[in-house]
Amino acid sequence: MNQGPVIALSGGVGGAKLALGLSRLDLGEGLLVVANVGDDFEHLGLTICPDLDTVTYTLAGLSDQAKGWGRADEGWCFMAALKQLGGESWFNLGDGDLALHTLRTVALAEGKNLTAVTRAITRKLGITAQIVPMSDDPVRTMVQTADGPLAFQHYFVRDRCEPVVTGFVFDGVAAARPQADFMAALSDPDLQAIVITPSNPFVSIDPILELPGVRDAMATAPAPVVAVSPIVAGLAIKGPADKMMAELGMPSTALAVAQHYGGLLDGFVLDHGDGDQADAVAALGMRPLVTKTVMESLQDRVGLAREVLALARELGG
Ligand code: FO1
Repeated sequence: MNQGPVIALSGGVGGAKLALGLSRLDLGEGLLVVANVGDDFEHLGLTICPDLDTVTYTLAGLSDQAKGWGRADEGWCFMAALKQLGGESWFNLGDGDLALHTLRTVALAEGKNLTAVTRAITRKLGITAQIVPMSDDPVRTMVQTADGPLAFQHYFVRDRCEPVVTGFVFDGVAAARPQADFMAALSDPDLQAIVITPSNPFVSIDPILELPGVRDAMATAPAPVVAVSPIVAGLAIKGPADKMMAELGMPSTALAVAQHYGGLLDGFVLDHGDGDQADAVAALGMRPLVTKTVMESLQDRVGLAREVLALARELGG
């Protein structure tokens, strides 16, 4: 298999599943997972980076697959004591997870950037793939609602995605520089594929695409861009993507996701349940691939990853 690098843009749990599948395809360090940082926030004096952590825990085999975030086999002594002492307890921090947030916060305070901190953690956890933040500059997703703007974690966790969304603002994105290895890989002549994983298009992928220069670099990259639909038969596998689409006045369909990414895509992967939308996707000028996109097992994750790269090779050949 062409050993050129593969770039995967990822947010939370859906993206991490496909990133895990890709990491099993013997790409070695050639796999570059670019994680959204728009979900990041300061909480109890800690810098919390949920999408970086979900991908890191998933590739390290430490993730709590039921919750879709944090570590498996967690202890909750910290949370119990926090509640007893009257601290903010709407955001759950497991005892093991707390170690990561603490070490990252200390390292950042010492002047290390998020790329360096993430590299140290992923190497310590034995992860071969490269995991990088989309930027080392601060970008924070603000969810616009009928009652005013909400910080992402307030919307997602504290308010349980209940507010009706009217739009999103990525504070800081215009001044943020895309992460250096990410931009370098986008112009690597051996680049095999740019994979948009089945993460939330609005709050996980768009923050990455809105970074200055990223869309242009993807459009001129020497490799095809292939996205996997996060919507199957009108529903998001996990998370609020379908609810957001309805509130934004879009049909919550795979086709609507393909339209949202538009001309950026060379290929689009839909689930068998949405095969009837393949012709409309093709009419957008991208190659549809209809297959099983719901990833329950590790085999599903690896199989989908293999199909995505095969489609990219076909498109790039
Ligand atoms: N999601 C929740 O729904 N409830 C939580 O208490 C929660 C805590 C949490 C702690 C660390 C972390 O890395 C992620 C956490 N998440 C929690 C998920 C987080 O809100 C992410 O932003 C989502 O996974 C969306 O990307």
